[in-house]
Amino acid sequence: MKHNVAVIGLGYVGYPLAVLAAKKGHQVTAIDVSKTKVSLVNAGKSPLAEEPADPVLRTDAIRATTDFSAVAQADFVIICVPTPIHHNKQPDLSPVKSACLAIAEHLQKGTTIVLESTVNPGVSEEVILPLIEESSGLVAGKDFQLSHCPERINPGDAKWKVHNIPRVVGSYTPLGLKKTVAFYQSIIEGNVVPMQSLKEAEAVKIVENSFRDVNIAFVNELAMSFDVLGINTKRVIDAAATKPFAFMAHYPGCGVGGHCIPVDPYYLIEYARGHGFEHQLLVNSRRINGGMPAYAISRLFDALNDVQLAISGTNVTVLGLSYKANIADMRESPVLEIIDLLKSRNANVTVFDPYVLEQSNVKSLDAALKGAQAVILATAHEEFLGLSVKELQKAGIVAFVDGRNAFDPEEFKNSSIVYRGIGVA
Ligand code: SAJ
Repeated sequence: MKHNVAVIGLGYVGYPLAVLAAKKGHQVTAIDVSKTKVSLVNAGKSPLAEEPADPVLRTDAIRATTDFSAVAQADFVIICVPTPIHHNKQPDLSPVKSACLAIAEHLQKGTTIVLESTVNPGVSEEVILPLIEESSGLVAGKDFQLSHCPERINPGDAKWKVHNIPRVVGSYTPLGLKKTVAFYQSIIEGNVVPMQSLKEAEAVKIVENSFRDVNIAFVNELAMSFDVLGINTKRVIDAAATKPFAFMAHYPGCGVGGHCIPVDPYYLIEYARGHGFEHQLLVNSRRINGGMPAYAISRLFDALNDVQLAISGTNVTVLGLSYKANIADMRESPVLEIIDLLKSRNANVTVFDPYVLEQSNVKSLDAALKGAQAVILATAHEEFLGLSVKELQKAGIVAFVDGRNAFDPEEFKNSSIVYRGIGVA
């Protein structure tokens, strides 16, 4: 059945969803506050650097606007706006709240509102529902439905895309659940799993990402321990992963970035804390992962010690700015803290990321290595993995900190370069 669908937010979640819904036969209006994004979409162009334009943009199945009045004609209104955290790690729901207020102004009876943005359990019923009821004068469950279908986009993933990732759906009423599951089944090839409540659906996403943060903290703690014990963490994890059940490999690194993993646990930590429960494991995992940029600096300090150099006054090149390989996204990137720590220790810092040239202070890998005495590999971009020990030696590098254990320490053994990984050599 063809529906009128309003997608709020043309970011890495909303844009692929809007395109998919249009390709699956729905009439889509994408609403965004950015006039630039709106005009790009209406000109048949992608609003995102990392996502291609889709031919459907050139059909009348989708249009973009900054005007929320399109909500009045929508059967489904899907909210795909950011849910960041404040500097004090408290959840920042302001983008969601302003989207809800704008929706409420035009909301009509019979509409189903779906929140895809990641939130902690309780936000839909305790924040969004009263906000929309108060500003629209309509009654949830009677005049409009409210559902939650947490986004699961994995930036840079070629295999799992919005059309084939399984989804979970929770709703305020059984009718809302039925309508929302049917809508997602009309656009998603993957399984659509109905949950018993909004809170359950909200909890699923937070649990997925907290699970990942805890597992990364586990291997990061192992790495710091194994550096002392002289054990190669990467080889141990790879070997443990040969067990075909009950083990899931994660790898140590110089930090945990992105808009999901380092953020989402705080939503649950704060909500539970507000109800008298302290998530010790989540809090400790965040502390361990948050300490990895400083650990990478300690590895540099250790390596420079071996060549009688101090960090102060040394030319240090940081390779990478993005929070993960082969994408251009610096949100919550641990590299930003690595750079701050180097500068606070008076190192002469050069930064190069081929995906983030505007924030790099040189524009090529050759220029980044020229005159460098030490290198910190902070993001394992493809372009960096081709670097040879010979090239590094020729450039005059004497210390190499492999923040993503992307290189083989054996290759540095017979060189003049002191190598330090994270839990590796
Ligand atoms: N990281 C490690 N060690 C690991 C894995 C990741 O240090 O073993 C670091 C990365 O370098 C990065 C951060 O953690 O700085 C996050 O990496 P990520 O691979 O989890 O990438 P994200 O943030 O794009 O996470 C997304 C999430 N997807 C959604 O929230 C919908 C997450 O749930 C996925 O598990 C993840 O992609 C994925 O599997 O790649």
